[in-house]
Amino acid sequence: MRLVAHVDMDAFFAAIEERDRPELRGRPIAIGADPLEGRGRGVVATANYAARAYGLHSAQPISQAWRDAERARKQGRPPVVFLRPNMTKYATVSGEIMTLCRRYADLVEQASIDEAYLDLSPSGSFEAAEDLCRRLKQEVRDQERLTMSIGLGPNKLIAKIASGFRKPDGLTVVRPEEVEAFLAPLPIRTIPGIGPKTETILAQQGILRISDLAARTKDDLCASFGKRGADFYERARGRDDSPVSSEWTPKSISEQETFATDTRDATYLLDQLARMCGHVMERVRAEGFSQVGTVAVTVRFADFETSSRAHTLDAPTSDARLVQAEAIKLLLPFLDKRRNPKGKAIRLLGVRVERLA
Ligand code: TTP
Ligand code: MG
Repeated sequence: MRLVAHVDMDAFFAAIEERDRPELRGRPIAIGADPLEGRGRGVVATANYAARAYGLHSAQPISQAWRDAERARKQGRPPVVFLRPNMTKYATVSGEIMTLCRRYADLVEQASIDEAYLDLSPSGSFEAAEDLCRRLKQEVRDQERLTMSIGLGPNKLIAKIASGFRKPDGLTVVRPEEVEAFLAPLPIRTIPGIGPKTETILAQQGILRISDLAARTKDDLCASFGKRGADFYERARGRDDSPVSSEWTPKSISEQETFATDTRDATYLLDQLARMCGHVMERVRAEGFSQVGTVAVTVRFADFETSSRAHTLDAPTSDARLVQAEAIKLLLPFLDKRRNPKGKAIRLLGVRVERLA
């Protein structure tokens, strides 16, 4: 029998700040770009649950978050505390959480900074696996003073959906015979891989819940969505045979910055790039990795046109200077005619490293 757990920390960055700064406890918090009293650019990385009640959320423009926060403040509700992220600290905590997870399973696949899949099949039963999940949650609470939510199911797909089912501090167990009833009422967006665009198309066909999706034939779905249709057909039934794999980490580490004003200043951009490469490599080490295989740079121009260039190194490296040199090579074409023939100013710069080992 396969037993897979998916763990996901609750309001991760915000929970760490709340833990470390007692004066913030219980207050609404948003971590992200500087709101600059509503004139700020960039986005919210995360908001704690108190701030989510005001409408704040991950990836929301910081200016909009500020307006939501102001509206709440004017209604006499507690004001939102806006904080800049401390990525090195979050990376260190992430590394510690992953170490705790590895005490409960031989096979752990880290899926993001605060998420992992654990293969608990060797425990032999749902009861034994559930007990391990409870102990892991307790250990995270004792050692880190943070809460995590866990989903336990017969595969990665069900585990992932279950971990998001009851948050924060949830533990949701879905046995094979419960899969169909568990999925049926959930909105189709709950299925990983169904984003806002696909959701709209499916909604136009009257498909709103997973039960609606499961009622369609495979041919029907393939006619509308091609190869992805066959995938949807399987997922609507809760089927997923992808393995929990620790050899390969799908994770990447990135940093990006929206500048206060759009810029063409090459010296400034190269300085910012160097600073971001330094931070990213610091986080690579803090999370317990030593080498990176791929470097990527993203540029967003003033008109919001966004492009990325990536390069996979001949051999993985732990040398931060080499990563920086690669990033510079990737950026330069955006500063001249090669990738920027109209000489547009740059709004945002990002660096990402992948193939972490
Ligand atoms: P999530 O697990 O998606 O969110 P969360 O842990 O803050 O909240 P939840 O309780 O719903 O799990 O992401 C983990 C961290 O990754 C989050 O704390 C901040 C960061 N993050 C971003 O920086 N940008 C994003 O768009 C998202 C979704 C997350
Ligand atoms: Mg989380």
